[in-house]
Order: sequence, then structure tokens, then C-alpha cells
Amino acid sequence: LDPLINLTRKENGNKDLTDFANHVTAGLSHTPKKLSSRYFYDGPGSALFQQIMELPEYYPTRCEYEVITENKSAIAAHLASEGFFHLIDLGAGDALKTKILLKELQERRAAFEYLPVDISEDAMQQLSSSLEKEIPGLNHQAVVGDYNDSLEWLQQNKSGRKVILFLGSNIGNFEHEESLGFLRKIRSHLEPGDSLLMGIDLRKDPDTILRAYNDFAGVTAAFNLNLLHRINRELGGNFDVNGFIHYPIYNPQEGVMRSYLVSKQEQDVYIQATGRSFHFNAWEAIHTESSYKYTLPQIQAMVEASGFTLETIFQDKEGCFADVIFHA
Ligand code: AVI
Repeated sequence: LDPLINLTRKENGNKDLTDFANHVTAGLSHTPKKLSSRYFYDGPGSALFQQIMELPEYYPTRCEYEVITENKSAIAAHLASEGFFHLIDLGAGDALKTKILLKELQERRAAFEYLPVDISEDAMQQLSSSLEKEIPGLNHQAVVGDYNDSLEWLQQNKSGRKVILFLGSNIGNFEHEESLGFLRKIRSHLEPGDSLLMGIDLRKDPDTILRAYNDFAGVTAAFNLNLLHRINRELGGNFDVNGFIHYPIYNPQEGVMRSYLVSKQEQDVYIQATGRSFHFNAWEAIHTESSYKYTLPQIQAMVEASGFTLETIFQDKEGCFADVIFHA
């Protein structure tokens, strides 16, 4: 097995760069301005996200770690109930939490192949080598690509029972309609008997949520501002990054954390790859990320509306985070 499959390079030419330039043109011409958080995760952005997950204020990673550690045996029993399966980890990153399950599955001598998928090539390279050291003998193949391309690739290259992991509250970064569309897409790639294990951040004290996205050390600010650095690096932009501030705000009725980059002054930014300039009024904002927080009934309704049935909900002691198993 090739330890790393890269779907972003082959026969792709500069398509990724053109997509990024088109996205930036559309988003910065839109009223109000917006850019997608999917572009946060270049090399420096993935390294910053890694630091976010270790921040004292960023509770989701610790809470989910607790859910999985405390319930690893029950979760592994569900996943490995029916013989050989492909374990597909969408947005795997460093797979810190998945590794607990991988070790548990290996101890149970479960027959499976681990397929971590991530948009970051750096992350997948590091994960492949750490798996070889930490879990020797694990059958695995990392895939570099976005969710859609990876699901297509899996459809064409891997047959048999599938278990999809979608951890870390990554679903929270989709707007509600997008999350339904995405879950339906996953469902369309599955057969009856296949499963989905999804990790979702739950609603809680708004101050706790806000602090998690506005940490004292400023790592989340650097993560958000890295998007402008990335545009400068890859698309030849001339953003004065110091002319923008990171501004997160939580809406407790919608249950959504929204992050913005706000221009401190009136300014024009030229971006070579788009062939044009973009005007910012003083205090004009770019919406860069939404992180939705769910209630348990909302999760159930959303996933059932996508053609799944609820199997089991696992939670940490404080009811901070949920990991939920669904059947196709
Ligand atoms: C990856 N995703 C679930 C994170 C979140 O909480 O929305 C990304 C993040 N943004 C700021 N901090 C963390």
C-alpha cells in the first residue's frame, strides 16, 4: 500500500490555486464580505490549529478526549461488530482522539483498515509516521484531499463495510443547510450496515464558548489572521495584516460562534492572482468562520433528516461534548 495518496496534486495542475483565487474574488466582492474557514488549513494554519487544541480555553478537544477515553470499549465494540471494515477518518488532523480507538480496536484484534483523510499534506505525513511508531502493525493509508474528492476516491477504490469518523465538531463549521447536504452526501456513499461516528460540541455557557475562540495568548487571533497571510503568500496579495483585528462573537439563540477579521482603517488591497483590488471601509468585516453548537435533539433531527438512524449518544460528565453513533 502507498502510505500516502494525494488527491490534490495528480492531474490537478493549478486547479487548487485557481479555486482559491476565485473563492477570494467572490468572497471579497460579496456584501457583506466573507471567506471560508476551509482555507485556514495550510501548513502554518494547521500548526496554529494544533496549538489551539492545547490551549487552556479550547475545551472541545479535551472534552472529546474524555468522551472517547471513557467509552473506548463500548465504541470499539459498536464499530467492530460485523467483521472487516474501512475506518475512514474525515478531517483526521493529528488523530489524537482516534488513536485511542485504534489502540482499542487493535487490542480486540478487530479486522480493519484505517484511512485518515485531511486537506493538509503536512498533517497526513506526520500522522503516517507517528502511526508507524505508536501503533506498529496498523493497516493504514492516509489520503490528502478535501471531503468531496476523498469520498469519491473511497467509492471507487474501497469496497466493503465502511465506518466514517467525523470528530472534533468539524460539522460545526458548516452552515445548517450545508451540514444537511454534507451528511446526505456521506449517506449516499454508505450501504445499510455502515456507520457514522460524529463528534459535536454542545451548547453551554456563552462565556465558556467565547473564551475558547478568543484565547488570552492570541493563538486563535493568529489562526484567523493567517488567512490574510496565506492570500499574500499564495495569491500575491498585499494585505497589511496589522490593519485587521480578530473579532469573535457568540450568538446564544442561534448557537453559533462567528469569527470576523475587521479592518481597522479604510484601505485597498491588491491581490495579484485575482487581477484586482478590493476596498475596505474603516471597521468593515470579513466573516471567516462559523462554529455551530448543537443541542442533542437538534443533532438527532439533523442526522435523521439525512437518512441515518441514531444508535448511541456518548457524552462527557459535564455534558460539554457528544460523540454519536448513527447507522446508515
Ligand atoms: C476545526 N473546527 C471544529 C474548529 C472549531 O472549533 O470550529 C476550528 C477552530 N476555529 C477556532 N478555533 C478552533
